[in-house]
Amino acid sequence: MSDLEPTQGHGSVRAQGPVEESPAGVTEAKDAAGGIPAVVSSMRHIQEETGLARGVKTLLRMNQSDGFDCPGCAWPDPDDKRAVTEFCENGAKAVAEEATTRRVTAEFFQKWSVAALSEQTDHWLGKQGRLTHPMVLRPGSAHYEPISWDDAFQLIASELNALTSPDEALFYTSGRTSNEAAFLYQLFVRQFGSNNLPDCSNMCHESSGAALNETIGVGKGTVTLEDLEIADTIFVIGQNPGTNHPRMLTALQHAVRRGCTIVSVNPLPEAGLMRFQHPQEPIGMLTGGTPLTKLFLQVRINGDVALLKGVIKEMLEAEERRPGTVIDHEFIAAHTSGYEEFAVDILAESWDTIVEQSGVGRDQIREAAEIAMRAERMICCWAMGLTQHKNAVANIQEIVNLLLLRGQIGKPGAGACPVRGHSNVQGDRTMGIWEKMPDRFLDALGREFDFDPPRQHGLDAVESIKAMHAGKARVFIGMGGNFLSATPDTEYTADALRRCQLTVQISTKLNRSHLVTGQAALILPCLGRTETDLQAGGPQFVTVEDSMSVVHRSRGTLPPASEHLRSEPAIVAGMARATLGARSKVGWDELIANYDSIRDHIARVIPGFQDYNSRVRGANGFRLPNGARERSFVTTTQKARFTVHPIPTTKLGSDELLMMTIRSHDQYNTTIYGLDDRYRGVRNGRRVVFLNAEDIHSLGFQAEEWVDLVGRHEGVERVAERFMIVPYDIPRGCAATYFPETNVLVPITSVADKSNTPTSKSVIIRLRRSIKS
Ligand SMILES: Nc1nc2c(c(=O)[nH]1)N[C@H]1C(S)=C(S)[C@@H](COP(=O)(O)OP(=O)(O)OC[C@H]3O[C@@H](n4cnc5c(=O)[nH]c(N)nc54)[C@H](O)[C@@H]3O)O[C@H]1N2
Ligand SMILES: Nc1nc2c(c(=O)[nH]1)N[C@H]1C(S)=C(S)[C@@H](COP(=O)(O)OP(=O)(O)OC[C@H]3O[C@@H](n4cnc5c(=O)[nH]c(N)nc54)[C@H](O)[C@@H]3O)O[C@H]1N2
Ligand SMILES: [Mo]
Repeated sequence: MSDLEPTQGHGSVRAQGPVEESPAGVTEAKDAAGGIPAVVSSMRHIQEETGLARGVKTLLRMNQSDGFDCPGCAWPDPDDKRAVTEFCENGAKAVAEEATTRRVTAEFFQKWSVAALSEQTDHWLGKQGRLTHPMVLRPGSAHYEPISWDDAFQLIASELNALTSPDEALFYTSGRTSNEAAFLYQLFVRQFGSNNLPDCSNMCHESSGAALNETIGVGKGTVTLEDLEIADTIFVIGQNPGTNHPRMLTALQHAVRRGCTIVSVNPLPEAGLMRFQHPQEPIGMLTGGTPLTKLFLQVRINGDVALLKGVIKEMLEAEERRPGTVIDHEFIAAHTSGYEEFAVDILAESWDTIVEQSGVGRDQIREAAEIAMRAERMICCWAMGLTQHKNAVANIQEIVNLLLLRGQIGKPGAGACPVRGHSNVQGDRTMGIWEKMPDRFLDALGREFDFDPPRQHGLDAVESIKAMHAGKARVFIGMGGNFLSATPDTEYTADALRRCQLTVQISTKLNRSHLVTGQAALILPCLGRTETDLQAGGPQFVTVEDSMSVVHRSRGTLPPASEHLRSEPAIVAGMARATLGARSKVGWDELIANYDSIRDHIARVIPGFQDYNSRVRGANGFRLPNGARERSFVTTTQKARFTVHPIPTTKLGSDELLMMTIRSHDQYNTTIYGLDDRYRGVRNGRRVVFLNAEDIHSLGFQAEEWVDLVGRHEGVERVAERFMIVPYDIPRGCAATYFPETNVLVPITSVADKSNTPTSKSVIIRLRRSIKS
C-alpha cells in the first residue's frame, strides 16, 4: 500500500490510522441536545479516565475565578454568576482527556516501535495516557528513547543554528497555549530571526480575521456576553454549538425565553440548535427541552453568499417600497463607505441564481429578511461552516454587509460574533503568534527587548507544508497540536514532515505527529491546564483570552502527570537559552521564575494590557478594547466598509458531490474521545458518509453500503477508503464526513482567497464501490 512506504529508517510508518472493519451502528438522529444522556456521557468519560472522585473534584475547579480555564472551547464565562457546575458534557470530556491517570512512559516506547504505533488508530493513541518523559527518535532508529531536557534543548539549538537561514525553521502553535507561553515563544522566534509562526488559526478563523479587519478594522468579534443577553435576534450560521460550544446553548436558551428570535443557517438540522435540554434543569428534561431555532434555513454547502445576498435584496426591495423604514441611513452616511456600489450590485442579482445557489426557497429567504428588518438588536454568530471555503472571506463580509444595513455594529445587543475554537487561540494571536504581525507590534517588541525583529512576513500553515515539501524548511517545532492530522492533504503533509532534519512536538498526549517525523524527532512533554505549575518563585497561574476578548487567569491544581514535565513557558525558555546564548539579552530564567515578569513585558508591548498583573487578578479579569464596538473603524476608508462579492458557483459533474468535513460529538479536533456521534445517530464508527437518500438512490448505491471517496483536483486523484453510507437530512448534492479521516482528500492547493485557509468544507468527491465490501 502506498501509505506504508518505508521512510528515514524509522520503519513503515502510516500517516493515516488503519481502517476500522466493523460497520458503524446507525439509529435516528436527535433534534435535542443535552439532557440526561449528556450527563451520563460525561460521567462515563470521567470514570474511565480519571476515576470519579478525582474527576469531579477537578471539574468543580473549572471556569471558577480562581480555577483553571476549560481546555474545551473559547466560549466566555458569565461574570459573577458562575454556577458551581459551569461545565458541559464536552468540557468534561476535555478535562478527562487531560486529567487521565494513564501514562505513556519511557518503557512504553521501548515496547512499541514508531511503526507499530502507527498501525494503531488515533483513538487508541490518545487513550494511552499522558506523556511523561522527554523522548528522542534518532536517525535510523525504530524506537523513541529517553533524553534529558538539556540534551533535548542542545539538539534543537544545534539543528537551528546549523540552518543557512532562520527562515528554514517553522514554529507552529495550537490554540491551548497560554498568553505567557505564546508571548515568550514569539519573542524567541523573532530573536532567532524569523516570522515563521504558523498556527491552528490559519486553518480555523483566519478567514474571519481577514474579513473583519478589511471591513471593520479589527480582526475579532465585536460582541460580549452581555450583548447576547439583550439581543432580540441572533443568527447562528455554519456552527454546531450543541457539540462544539455547548455552553453557548445556555445563552441561547436564556435568549429564547425572553423572546429573542433565533435563525439558524446550516446544511444539517444540528441537535441542540433545534432543541436544548439543559443538563442542570430536570423540568426541561422531562418536557423535551426548549425549542431554540425559530427559522431553520437548510442552505446548500457554500450557499451562504447567495442566501445572505437574497436576505439583503429582500431588505433593499422593501426599503424601495417603504423608504426610510428598513435601512439605517443615518448610520450608513456617518459610519460606512461603499453603500451605493453595494446596493446596485445586490439589486441587480437575479432571484433565480440566489435560490438555485443557496438551495433555500424564496419564501424562507423573505421570512429571514422580515426577521432581520424587525430586529433592533441583532447578532450574527458563525464558525467553521463559513471559514473553510474558497470564498470564506466573502461569506463573512456578507454578514458584515447585513449587519451594517441597520447599524447593527457598535451598539448594545448587536454585532459580529465569530465563535472561536481553541480556548486561547484568540489570545495567542494577541500575543503575536502570527506570521504577519503589523509593524507597530514589531516596533514595540524591538524597543522593549532591544533588538531588531525581522520584518519580512513568515509562512502560514499551508505555506509551511509546501516549504518543507520543497526542502526549503528543515526544522519543525510544534507548540501543541497535531500538525500532521489537522492540516490538509495528509499524505502530502506526511512527505513534507519526513523531509525535515528535525521535528519537535511539545505535547500533553500522544498523536500521529509524533510518529510521522523528520530524520530525528523529539517529544517534549508539558504540563496541562489542570496541573499546578511550580517555578522558582512559587506556584504560577497563566492567562487566556476568550472569544469575547476577556482576559482572565487560569490556575491548575492537580499534581503534574509526571515529575519530568515542564511548563510551556519553561520549555520555550530552555530552547531560547540554548539556541540564542549570548545573542539574546533576555533574562529567560528570571522570566520563568515568576510569570508576573512576563506579564510586565506584555503590558508594555501590547495595547490594552496596562496594569496587566493587577487587573487580571480581579475576579473576572478584564476586557480588551475593541474599536469597532465604539464605531471607530480603522479601515482604508476610516469607515466600516460595504463590500461586493459575486455569488460563487461550484460546478459539479453528475456523479460528484460537495463534501464538508465536520466534527462528531465525540472528538476534540484530532483527539478522538470515542466512536459515537450520539446526536447524529451514529454508534461505534467514524468512517461514515452522510448523504441525501435521493442522491444515494440516483447514484446507484444503497444505505449502509461501503464506498471509497475519490477526489480529483487539478488532475491529481486522492482516495479515502471504506466509508459506510448513512442516509441523512442533508441537501441534495452535499456530503458530510468526519475530520481528520478525510483530510487526505483536502487538496493542499485548494485554499480560501485572502486567508489561505484550506477548503475543508468544500471538497469535491465521487463515490466508488469499495472493493473489499
Ligand atoms: N467538543 C468539541 N468542541 C470543540 C471542538 C471539537 O472538535 N470538539 N473544536 C474546537 C475548534 S478548534 C473549533 S474551530 C470549533 C468548531 O466548531 P464548529 O464550526 O461548530 O465545528 P464543525 O464541526 O466544523 O461544524 C461546522 C458546522 O457548519 C456547518 N456547515 C458546513 N458547511 C457549511 C456551509 O457551507 N454553510 C453553512 N451555513 N454551514 C455549514 C456544519 O453542518 C456544522 O454544523 O469548535 C471548538 N470546540
Ligand atoms: N478537514 C478539516 N481539517 C481541519 C478542520 C476541519 O474542520 N476540517 N478544522 C481545523 C481547525 S478549526 C483547527 S483549530 C485545527 C486544529 O489543529 P491542532 O490544534 O493542531 O490540533 P488538535 O487536535 O487540537 O491538537 C491536539 C493535540 O494537542 C496537544 N495538546 C493538548 N493540550 C495541550 C496543551 O495544553 N499544551 C500542549 N503543548 N499541547 C497540548 C495534544 O498532544 C493533542 O494530541 O484543525 C483544522 N483542521
Ligand atoms: Mo479551530
